[in-house]
Amino acid sequence: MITLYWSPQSRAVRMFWALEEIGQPYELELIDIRAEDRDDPPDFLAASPLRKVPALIDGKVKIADSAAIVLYLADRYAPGDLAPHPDDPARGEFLTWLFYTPSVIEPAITEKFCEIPSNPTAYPWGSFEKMLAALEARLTDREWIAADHFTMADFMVSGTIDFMSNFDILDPSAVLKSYTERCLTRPAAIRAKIKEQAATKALAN
Ligand SMILES: N[C@@H](CCC(=O)N[C@@H](CS)C(=O)NCC(=O)O)C(=O)O
Repeated sequence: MITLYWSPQSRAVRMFWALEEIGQPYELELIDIRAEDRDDPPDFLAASPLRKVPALIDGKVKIADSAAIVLYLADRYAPGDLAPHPDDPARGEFLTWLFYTPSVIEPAITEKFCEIPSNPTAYPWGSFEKMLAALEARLTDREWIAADHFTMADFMVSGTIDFMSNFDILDPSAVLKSYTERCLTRPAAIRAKIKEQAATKALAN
């Protein structure tokens, strides 16, 4: 059984969607990242070196960080579908855009959010504006970011655009808006939202 270590209102809630996409049963274990004295379970500590959620345990596999987790889930449970096979030419673009989120989008958000003066050639993520321009250029006239169907790269990118929009970091263009809607209205995303809301509500009771 897969165990997802999660916390409400965190990046971990996206994992409900990833898990619904692969269609495997999973259980939830709450990590109270906002507690003053955290008493994290040993299995979580073994999986997540920075004590950040999401993290996941699947049998003997321990894994942390959203992009790493979804690559693992797709390769293991939906190869050739949610992740192109290694010998598929689309694999290169898939990996490029899968890791665009942790390598480029997330640091660029930090630049914007913390008002760090941009320095596109010095910073490995370019700049917030360059990150956005490359994303828009890629998604113009394309349904999906990396292949001819939805992959975990779309999961990562659309989930992050949605996250940026919810925190008013980004006012998405028409291109980004329709792409994100296309992803977020998938049946797995809708099922995940319902389960996430129920899990969050259960904590309040
Ligand atoms: N790169 C990681 C970032 C994970 C992350 O920042 N998690 C935050 C919640 S959104 C966290 O666990 N913070 C608690 C802490 O740092 O102790 C991913 O995308 O999975």
